[in-house]
Amino acid sequence: MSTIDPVFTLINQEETRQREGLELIPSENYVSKNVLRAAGSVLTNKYSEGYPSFEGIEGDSKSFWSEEKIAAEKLGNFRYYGGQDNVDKIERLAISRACRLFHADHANVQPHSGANANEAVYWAWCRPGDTILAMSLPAGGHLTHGSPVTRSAHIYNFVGYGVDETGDIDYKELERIAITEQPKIILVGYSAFMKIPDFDRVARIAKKIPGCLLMADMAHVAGLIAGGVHPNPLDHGFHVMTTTTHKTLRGPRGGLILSKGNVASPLKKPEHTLENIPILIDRAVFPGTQGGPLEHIIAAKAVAFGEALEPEFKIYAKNIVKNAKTLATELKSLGFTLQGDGTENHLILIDIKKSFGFDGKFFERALDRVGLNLNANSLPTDKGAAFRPSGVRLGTPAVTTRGLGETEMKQIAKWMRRVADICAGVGVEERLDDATEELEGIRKEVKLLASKYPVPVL
Ligand code: DSN
Repeated sequence: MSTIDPVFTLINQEETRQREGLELIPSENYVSKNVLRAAGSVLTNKYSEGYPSFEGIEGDSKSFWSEEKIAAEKLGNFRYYGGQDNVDKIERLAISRACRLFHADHANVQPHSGANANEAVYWAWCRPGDTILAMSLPAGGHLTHGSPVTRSAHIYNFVGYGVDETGDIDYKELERIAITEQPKIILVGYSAFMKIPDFDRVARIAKKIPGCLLMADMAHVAGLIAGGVHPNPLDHGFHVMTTTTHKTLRGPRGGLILSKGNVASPLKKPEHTLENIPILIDRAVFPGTQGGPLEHIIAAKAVAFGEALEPEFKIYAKNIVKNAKTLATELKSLGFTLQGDGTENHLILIDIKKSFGFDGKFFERALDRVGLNLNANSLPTDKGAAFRPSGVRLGTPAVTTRGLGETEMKQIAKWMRRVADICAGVGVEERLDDATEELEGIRKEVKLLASKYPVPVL
């Protein structure tokens, strides 16, 4: 008698969850069939520690080297295993497409995640004890930007800047701390921030600090940058940009590092200069912080970058922002208090405590029951435990991929208000079962709408 491995039963259940619900977590998305195909390919069988070489390239920028040539030509490599012909070409395509997409001189496509990408950049430019200036976690920064629970925070001296009363970066504070602390890196980039950073202003501040690397962690907005609806820090004097590839960029789960500067073999240790940051980064990723690259994921990244280079991706990026603005306006009109009073990108942060008196986790769990998924999130003013924050964070990249538009954004806001009223009515999470019938009614409405906008691969 054959039995089905429960792993596959659970994958089937996850497919149903994704199909029947609406994904509002701003860092999630739905990949295309081709991205999924590459990620699930036989490339997972291959070891390829090291890098493909670009030697033999003509012209001064790899980014314009033709894809046909990359796919056809046999070049050298700096690998530690044989059998590299195909993975070398695939990785070169990923690098070349990433450079074109983000106007970079160099791309390292090997980081397994955004956290790994950030750690590699720190290691490329800093040594233990060096100072890094980044936005603090409660203000909207990311764990890997210096939270005391991370390894990096034990190696480097992180100092934090915050936001002002409008929810924007406190640029004056940033400048004051930068001048006092003389950081080796100034880091701009956030996981709960709804404004567009003034990259030029930060670049002017960094110019006052000798040897300061300007780094942008654009994980949340990389797809908006690729789609031309958000400024690109590399066009505004930044040396390095890190990102994940699975958020607005709509690729497989993974990381990416883009940089400006000299590109050369990573085998020879270069001089420690800002111009050599691409080579220093290659050495910091492998062998500095990672082993064998995930070539199946690199192939899926290449596919996703190719998709993001298509004209339709620009429309997609524009629609993400349009949907987010509509959703924010509707939420406000229904009594929700928004951090920053709205949004300029794909992300909305609601002060749910101020709006209705209960915390973000309670609201997240109640919304889970109706098939609307978002996440509880700390606010800059939060002092309590991170597990019971005052806010929730939501966004529109995934629902925009499914084709939902402004009418549906207004409907989502209305469902959220109905669920907020249910939460206020029952008072505590433990009593949500008292409202099962009402919640089930909303869940059916969500499921009906979701059925009209299929998930791309389901
Ligand atoms: N966990 C990601 C997010 O949700 O923003 C950041 O890495």
